[in-house]
Amino acid sequence: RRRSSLILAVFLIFCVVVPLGISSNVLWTKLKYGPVLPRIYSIEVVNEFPHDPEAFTQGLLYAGNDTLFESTGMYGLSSVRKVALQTGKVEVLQRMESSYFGEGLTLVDRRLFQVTWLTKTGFIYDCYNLSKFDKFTHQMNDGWGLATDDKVLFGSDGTSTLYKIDPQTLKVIDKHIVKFNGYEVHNLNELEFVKGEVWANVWGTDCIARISYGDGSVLGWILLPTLREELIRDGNTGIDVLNGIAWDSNRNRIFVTGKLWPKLYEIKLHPIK
Ligand code: DDQ
Ligand code: CA
Repeated sequence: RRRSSLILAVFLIFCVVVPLGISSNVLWTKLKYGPVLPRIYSIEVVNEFPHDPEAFTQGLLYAGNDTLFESTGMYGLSSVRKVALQTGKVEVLQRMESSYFGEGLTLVDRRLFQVTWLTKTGFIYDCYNLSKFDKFTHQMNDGWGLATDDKVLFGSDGTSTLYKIDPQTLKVIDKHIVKFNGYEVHNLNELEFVKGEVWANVWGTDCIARISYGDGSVLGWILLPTLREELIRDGNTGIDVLNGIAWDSNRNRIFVTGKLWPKLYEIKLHPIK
């Protein structure tokens, strides 16, 4: 009898007390520190603006005063442009040589940095008249996205690597593999620095990853399939993928558009419970 109650005690400890203790511990940690998993956000469109349907948008940023800067791709159609938010009107246009395919764009002080597809070449323009300041070679595998926190440049090259680049030397100063729950996220494209995070369009998807640039972990996903679906339903069958995020840090407005999209949207995020 003694032996069987010992066996029962051991059974109870390992099969009931320990699992209960572990699960309540996990529960307590969750209650104390919040959910461990990345958050998922749906979007609400709060404003729609016209967007040049011939702009193969590859870089987008907000520069204050209802003004956007945009970089467009395609050989022979690539450009850098200053665009009025409200009307979508192109106010200043700088065409690129037809051997270049425009990609990511970002603004530090008055200098616009742009990278190009499949060449390691980047350009620097004066943001007032878009005259070309300079040409540079970057150290990423390719030129896809660019953004800035006003100190360093963030860059993407279509892989899962997020780069930090020195805007003075144009050299890579740090890099991280972007991971979601331990899985690499490839095809990082257009970038934006938003409230201390780096946001990235994932090429070929209707998703934006919210990335912690400290370690490359994905903090959350923004799901935007409704934008492209609605445009197609409205007869815009020739549009390409979602691409282009811009952030107005003063008024906390988020803008998104896509390649050959006739519209640019101001959106708000809603966490999906
Ligand atoms: N990228 O934006 C994903 C970096 C590049 C998109 C390229 C789209 C294909 C355009 C067709 C090129 C014709 C030579
Ligand atoms: Ca951007």
